[in-house]
Amino acid sequence: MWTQCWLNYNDCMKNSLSYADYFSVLYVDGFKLNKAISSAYEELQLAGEKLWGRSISISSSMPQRGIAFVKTSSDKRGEEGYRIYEKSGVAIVEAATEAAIIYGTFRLLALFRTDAFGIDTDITEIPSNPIRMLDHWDNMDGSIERGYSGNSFFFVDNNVVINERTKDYARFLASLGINSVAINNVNVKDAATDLVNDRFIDKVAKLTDLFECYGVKMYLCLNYAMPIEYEPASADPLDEKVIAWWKAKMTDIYSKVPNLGGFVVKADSEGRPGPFTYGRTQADGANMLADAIRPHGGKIIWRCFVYNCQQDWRDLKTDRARAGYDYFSSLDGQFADNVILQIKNGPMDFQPREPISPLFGGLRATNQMLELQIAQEYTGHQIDVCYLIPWFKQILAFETYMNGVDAPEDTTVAGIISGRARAGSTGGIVAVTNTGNDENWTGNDLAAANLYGFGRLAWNTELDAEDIAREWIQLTFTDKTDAYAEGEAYCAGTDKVAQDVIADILMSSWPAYENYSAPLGIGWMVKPQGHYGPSVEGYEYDRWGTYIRADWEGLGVERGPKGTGFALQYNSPNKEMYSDIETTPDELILFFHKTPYKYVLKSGKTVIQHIYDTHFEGYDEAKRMQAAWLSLEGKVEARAFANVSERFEMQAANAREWCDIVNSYFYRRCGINDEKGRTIY
Ligand code: GCW
Repeated sequence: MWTQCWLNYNDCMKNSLSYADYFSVLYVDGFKLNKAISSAYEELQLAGEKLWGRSISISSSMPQRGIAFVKTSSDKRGEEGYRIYEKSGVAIVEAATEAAIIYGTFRLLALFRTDAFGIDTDITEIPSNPIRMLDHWDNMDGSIERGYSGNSFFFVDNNVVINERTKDYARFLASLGINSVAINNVNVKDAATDLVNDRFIDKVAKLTDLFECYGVKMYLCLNYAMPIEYEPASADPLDEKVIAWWKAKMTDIYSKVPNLGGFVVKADSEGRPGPFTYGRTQADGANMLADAIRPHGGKIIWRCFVYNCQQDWRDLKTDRARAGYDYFSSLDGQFADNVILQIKNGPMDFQPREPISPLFGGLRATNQMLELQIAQEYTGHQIDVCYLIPWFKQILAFETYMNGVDAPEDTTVAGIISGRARAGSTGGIVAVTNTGNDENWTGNDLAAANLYGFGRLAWNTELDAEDIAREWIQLTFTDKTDAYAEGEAYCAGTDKVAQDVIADILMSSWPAYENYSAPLGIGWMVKPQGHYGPSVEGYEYDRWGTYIRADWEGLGVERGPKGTGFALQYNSPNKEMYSDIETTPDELILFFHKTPYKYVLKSGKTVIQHIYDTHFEGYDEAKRMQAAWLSLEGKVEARAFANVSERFEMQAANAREWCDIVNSYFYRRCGINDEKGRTIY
């Protein structure tokens, strides 16, 4: 079996009884009782049964007391927005589409469960982002690239699996208003190519239908090089035969899976073939597919993770951070309107901290999506706790100055991807997901806060990271345990002290991880390949373009005007700010500048003292968080308690390794003593 995460309808709330009466009848006005509407009804039945022991039947008219789904026009709230309100004893979810009704229904249940619904309730929700997506890096043999929570629940032994668990996953997505999911790895290998062939297409159609019943569009990752294996024997995007082949292919796919959202494509990246192979541009490749899919209403989500992964470490000129902008900025305005560029938050690769990709604000006439990673590839493998939502908030708030300093439009990253920055544009937000077939879905129980948090933030980028965490705690830790006396209506989720402890752990976790791993924006001091644990120079003499350039005097990559010039890819005044070491914010100084150990930061500390201090502090924080968690024994359900406790044990050991190895490495390099005289080896 598997857990229900935040849909743990096992609440132990004092006042919950007052909601029970809503769970008598459901009145459906203007919708047919099928697809997402019947899923929503089913969810109400499940919750009513489990929480209040009520069964809910269908009524043919507006009841005295109950719940109603009401169809309205899409003028006010768009296709996906909804209104939740109470009218004389009836809890009403009002929306234009079935998808919006199911998102609204889950929200209504969350309001009940957090005791936030009343006779005055009148809430209108309109999603911030057109596309709110999760990308799976699941392979068809069942493994997951960068997966830290078991194997795939979509694929086993080169086959597609559809079962109760798939449905529960769709429920999780709907409960957050996630409206898109790509189920297979962007590295499309082996059997995965056949997802669009007869071998698997029926199952793809079934899965797509299942997701549709939860308001979620399913996407696939596409093997760009596929036609090489067929009659065209080429993947040249300007070759007539290739063009005709894709047109026919798309027609075939959509005749069998008419509701498929479209395709995500990783081309010319890390060994994946692409248009460069034929001397064509990224726009040539994306537009060719976009043309082929256009008659069927699909989208092409084209990734910008294109860089040279065969760099010579001796080459000090080439800078991987520059690659995205160098390849894509000159193509601005050339992409078809059903293409969306998917851009990783940073110019490198999901480090604990990076500057924002200068493509945001560099592209002014192109649809863009922000790609984040909740799979904790570089942030602790879901062994270490690392609640990423505070980091994502900073990314979204970054001001790109796309239209200059005084422009009235919202040109933050959030403004660009939502479409607010440019009339007629579309976009969205996507995370590489952290789920697998582990009993608790996310490896570490606390990592589910990232899945929940990402979904909530994708829906409403204005939400506060700690509010999201607290809501997640309330909805998740709803099992009554021995710590609470019989008849007492408490569990960890409702116990203020327990809630504070968990919220504090989550909110402290990303700063702690950053402290013990990667100070001042340096990144990449991880063990190669696996990316868990320290190896300061693990990537230094390798081909990946990921160097720290430490010597006896200092460390960091010079990316200002006298270095690789990466800082110049930003709009003013960010360009000037990052070009000058004196104005570069401390937390990114080593990303942008080769900096002496003795350089004094804005904090007043030297770089080397900052390295020592943050590593000791990070390790202390890991131990403090561990002790805080252990104080919850008996208050949190035994399984979750054991799961997180065991992981904290490993996290403390990991933090210690990071602290001692990084500090010793730099001490041995520069010979400068720690001012506080702590043990460095
Ligand atoms: O960070 C790198 C990962 C690869 C991944 C790639 C990408 C799916 O280490 O495992 O491949 O990013 O985003 O395409």
